[in-house]
This record gives sequence, C-alpha cells and structure tokens, in this order.
Amino acid sequence: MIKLYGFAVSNYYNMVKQTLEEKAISYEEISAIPSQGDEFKAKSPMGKVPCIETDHGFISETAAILDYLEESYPNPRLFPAEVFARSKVREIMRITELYIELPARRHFQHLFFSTPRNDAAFTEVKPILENGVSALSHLVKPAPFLCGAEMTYADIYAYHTFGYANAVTTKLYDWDIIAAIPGLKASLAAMAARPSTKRVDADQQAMMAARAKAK
Ligand SMILES: N[C@@H](CCC(=O)N[C@@H](CS)C(=O)NCC(=O)O)C(=O)O
Repeated sequence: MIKLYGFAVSNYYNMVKQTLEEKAISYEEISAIPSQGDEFKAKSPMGKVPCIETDHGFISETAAILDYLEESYPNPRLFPAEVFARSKVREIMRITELYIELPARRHFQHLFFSTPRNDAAFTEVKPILENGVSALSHLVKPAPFLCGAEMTYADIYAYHTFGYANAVTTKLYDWDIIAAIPGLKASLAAMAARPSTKRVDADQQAMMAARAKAK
C-alpha cells in the first residue's frame, strides 16, 4: 500500500492525495512535517512534503509522484492519451507552479503566520504573477475543466494552487487572480464539486480549524 507523508494543510500534499482518491488507490496517510533532519531527508531529499513510500522505495516532488501514480495506476487516466494534449497539460502545471504558486508562496508566512510583510517580495512577486496569469489566460480552455471535458492534472495543480495564491493576491495586491483568468472560476467550481475534492478539503479545513483552536 502507498504511504503518503505530509499534512492536510499542504497544497502539494493535497495534489497527491486527490490523485490517490481519484484513482481509488489504497493509501495510508503518515503525518510528517518538512525537516532538514537526516532521517526525513532519507525519505524526501529536499526535506519537503509530500513524499510517498512505494514497494520500490520513496519518491518526493509532486510532479514526479504524479508521474509514478499515473504510470502505475493508469485508470482513470489524468493525463490525455495524445502526446500534444498531454504536453499542454504539463505546460499548464509547470506555469502554475513556477509563476503562480512559488511567487505567491513568498508571502505565505506573512499571510498565514502574521510575520512582517517581505517588502522585497512585495515588489518582485507581482510582475511574475502578472506574467503567469497572462500565460494561463492564453493556455487554458475551460470546458469546464482547464483542458476540456475531462479533469486532468492541470486542474489538480490549479485547484490546490489558486486557493492560497488568491488569498495572497487579494490581501496584498487587492487583485483577484482567479477572476483575471477567463473561465477559471467555473473550472475551480467544477473541481470543488468532485467527491475527491470534498474529502481532501474536509481534512484540510479540519486541520486548519484545529490549528486555529490551538492558538
Ligand atoms: N517542489 C515541491 C514543493 C513541495 C513544498 O514546497 N512543500 C512544502 C509544504 S506545502 C514544504 O515542504 N515546505 C518546506 C520547505 O520548503 O522547506 C513539490 O513539488 O512537492
């Protein structure tokens, strides 16, 4: 059985968890936080979550994990069968990660843990996000999912990126990046309606509520 390491508030963890749910793969969740300690880095060499444990060993990095799951458990397929369409999904995943998730992440400590605003990040992040939003506006073809009628990994990346990223841009830049990408709002709503999303979101919200209570 696959073991999934991480925690329910992590958006990357939830990308993998939703994939496991969509593919109805048996898995066990192992609570783990990022660590630069030797023991955890033996599992996840960058010390980040998520990672998974398979019969063959550990895999870290969400995109690599999703490739493993897709090839090991091809049904239902979450990448299109046709090579060009598959590459377009990967293009959206990559742009979402590099030019939306990672720049927005620079403000996570400020937004979610109330640390002082990073002024350098405040200046540097907005133009990167503008390029990312512009690129995605050209690339996605919501109908209702980002690449057509079938849900793909592009939707999984977008769903678990735009929630937190939009919280950042709304608060720091008074800018709704979901509304800025035509069709994205409806696409995210189609994702939110899926049973797999509801299960993942319920665990995420329960963990957030528990953390808020513990403060
Ligand atoms: N590129 C990694 C990113 C994963 C990531 O950033 N995870 C966060 C939690 S959501 C983490 O472990 N952060 C701790 C750190 O960056 O040291 C992936 O695709 O899995």
